Amino acid sequence: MKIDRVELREIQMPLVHFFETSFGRTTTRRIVLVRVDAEGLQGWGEVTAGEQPFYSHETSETAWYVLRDFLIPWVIGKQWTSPSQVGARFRPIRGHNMAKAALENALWVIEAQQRGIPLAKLIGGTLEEIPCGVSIGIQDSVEELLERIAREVSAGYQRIKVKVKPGWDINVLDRIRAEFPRIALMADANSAYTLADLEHLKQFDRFYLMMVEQPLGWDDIIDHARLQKEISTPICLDESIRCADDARKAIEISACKIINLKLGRVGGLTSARQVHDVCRARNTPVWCGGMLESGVGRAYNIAMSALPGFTLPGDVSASRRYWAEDIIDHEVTVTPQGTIHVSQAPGLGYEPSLERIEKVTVRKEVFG
Ligand code: OSB
Ligand code: MG
Repeated sequence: MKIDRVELREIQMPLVHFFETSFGRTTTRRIVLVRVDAEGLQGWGEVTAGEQPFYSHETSETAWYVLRDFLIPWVIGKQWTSPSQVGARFRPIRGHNMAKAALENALWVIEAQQRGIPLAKLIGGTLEEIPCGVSIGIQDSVEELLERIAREVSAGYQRIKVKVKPGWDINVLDRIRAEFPRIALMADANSAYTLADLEHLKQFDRFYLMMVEQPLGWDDIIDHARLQKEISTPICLDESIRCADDARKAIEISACKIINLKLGRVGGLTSARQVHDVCRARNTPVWCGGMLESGVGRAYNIAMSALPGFTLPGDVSASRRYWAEDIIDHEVTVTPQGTIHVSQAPGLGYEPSLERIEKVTVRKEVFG
């Protein structure tokens, strides 16, 4: 396929409710969208980077720069045999996976449209309905957190993830378990601890959590392997896994028992499938993580979650938990059983609304 034109847009949208992790609070998202035109078809992609370099080194701003000065000039006006070939062209750039993913993923959608099949099917997805969980941030009070958990449980979500950090962990988990002794529960620390907190982290075992996500360093697997020997709660890695080799090494040294797979963090659908395959071959469950995506990124998450190795509920939930008005038609909804139906329409499965995207665009640049 020949890439004729690429458009970069930055959109700004306030979250319905702030989202707080151990590294900070987000109230408004700045999201970079990529639109690719090739052979009369269009594909949209989303950069899942945050506003600040706290979750990873990438930000909306660095992604804009890397796309504008490198990735787009490298691929525009040229003929490509597959989205994976474009992904391979990006290899000389170290890191910047979220910028790469947005562009490569848009090409996968164009290919799915060309073949007249759903994206989920094109990448090898088999599930028609995916199990969903929610990620609930740190709140102003424990009471507020308990209320939010009650609301999501009654909406049908199959597991609850809460964010933890020193000072908002054991005390909070104690209160949650007192009120919800039976829910499927997990905690995500976003690297808020070190091995010096070992005795403290051992206390997490009392709460029979499904897993604890990324308790230690964002780029570590060695200390996680040490920790996994000392605690019975399964460790799930998020930040540390950026490609299939990272997953293989982490599993080999028993640094984790589960992997949170994020499309942007691993650099797009080609790499995501490789991570998935590595985990599946080693009987390591994966689930789809979230990055407070707009409907565009969310639609990709749903398609990826149709792969057969996605055996645990992901952080993929309804549009209305994030946005007063999403930028896709129709917005993502969740069944009372806490599932999302994987769209069987050709392409992405959700139509980006140009009219709504236009309304929230704060910057735009066209190439080609
Ligand atoms: O660590 O999984 C994470 C959001 C932003 C950055 C990192 C993370 C998260 C989430 C939210 O947990 C998941 C979502 O609801 O999109
Ligand atoms: Mg995480």
